[in-house]
Amino acid sequence: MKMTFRWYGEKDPIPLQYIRQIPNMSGVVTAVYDVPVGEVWPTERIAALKSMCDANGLKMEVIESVPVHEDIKLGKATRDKLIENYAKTIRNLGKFGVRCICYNFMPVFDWLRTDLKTKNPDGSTCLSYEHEKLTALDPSDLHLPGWDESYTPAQLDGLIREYKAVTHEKLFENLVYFLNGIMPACDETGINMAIHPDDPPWDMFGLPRIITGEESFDRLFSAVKNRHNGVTFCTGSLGAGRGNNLPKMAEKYADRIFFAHIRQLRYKGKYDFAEAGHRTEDGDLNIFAIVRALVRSGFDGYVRPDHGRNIWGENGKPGYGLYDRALGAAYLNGLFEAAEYYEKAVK
Ligand code: DNO
Repeated sequence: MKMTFRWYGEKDPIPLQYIRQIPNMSGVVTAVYDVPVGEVWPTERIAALKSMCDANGLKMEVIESVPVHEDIKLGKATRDKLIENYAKTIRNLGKFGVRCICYNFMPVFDWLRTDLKTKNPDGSTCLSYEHEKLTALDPSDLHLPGWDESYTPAQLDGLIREYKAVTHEKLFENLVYFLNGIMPACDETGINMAIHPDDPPWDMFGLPRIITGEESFDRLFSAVKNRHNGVTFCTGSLGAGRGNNLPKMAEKYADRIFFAHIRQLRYKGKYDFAEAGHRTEDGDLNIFAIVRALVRSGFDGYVRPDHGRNIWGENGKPGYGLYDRALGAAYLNGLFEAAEYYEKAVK
């Protein structure tokens, strides 16, 4: 596996040099953040980002994310032009050694939580989700992390209304249309597309969510067989779906998993959960069994420690501080090292 770390570009308070100092860190996962969704990422911007990584001995082989324009998800007439732009961005990224693009197909909202600073007994804080609290909110007036704050309430309202006509079936068809449109650019550049599961993996505010577990993965791979069509195996997103058997899925889809986001959570109710430190013993997901299943199945993709807690007084970006993610990387390095040695020894 290739260990990586998410870095939010020049505005990220975490210096690349610190990231480089984490044992076994091969590269960063980053993006050009200020090109409006739907426009082509200019080569100069990609080049500038890559040279910062190079100067710090870090590779830039994974992009998270190249966002997908809502018109593509909605299947509007403008989508062909937008898909063409997306393919141009893929080609531009290919010129700079990018191997994998993480993206999602969630309508309007990306990941959703209800609290960014839930206090743990040891004084650390974490992100958490309470279903009742979330469903009581007005979706056109939300200020939560992980999605485009630039929408006005009226725009949000309009978008949500447009989605009323989009069923799960239709959204899935639109995803397939999008993938078929960009696969030629992936074939040319060798770039793998890794869809991020919906987080959490259920419908939100009446908006359909379609990448939620095993059934949706099966459907996705049978609809688009191209080998560049794959997934980001996000243990926290998939793990919030109580029916998902993650070690089984890790094994079953190992050759379609191009990128793994590994994190832990603790169930608090039927839907509710709080995020936790990465160790298996610290939550309800068997991180050891997931890593073991990935390694046993020959997984050789990119891994990043996902959301950490805020610890040691750091006031980091929620989920994305330095300290707990660095601890997560160290822990995951140990699990992978053990699993890989074991695999070699028994074979
Ligand atoms: C949250 C992230 C997501 C992810 C996107 C991918 O922490 O995992 O925001 O980057 O869904 O497009």
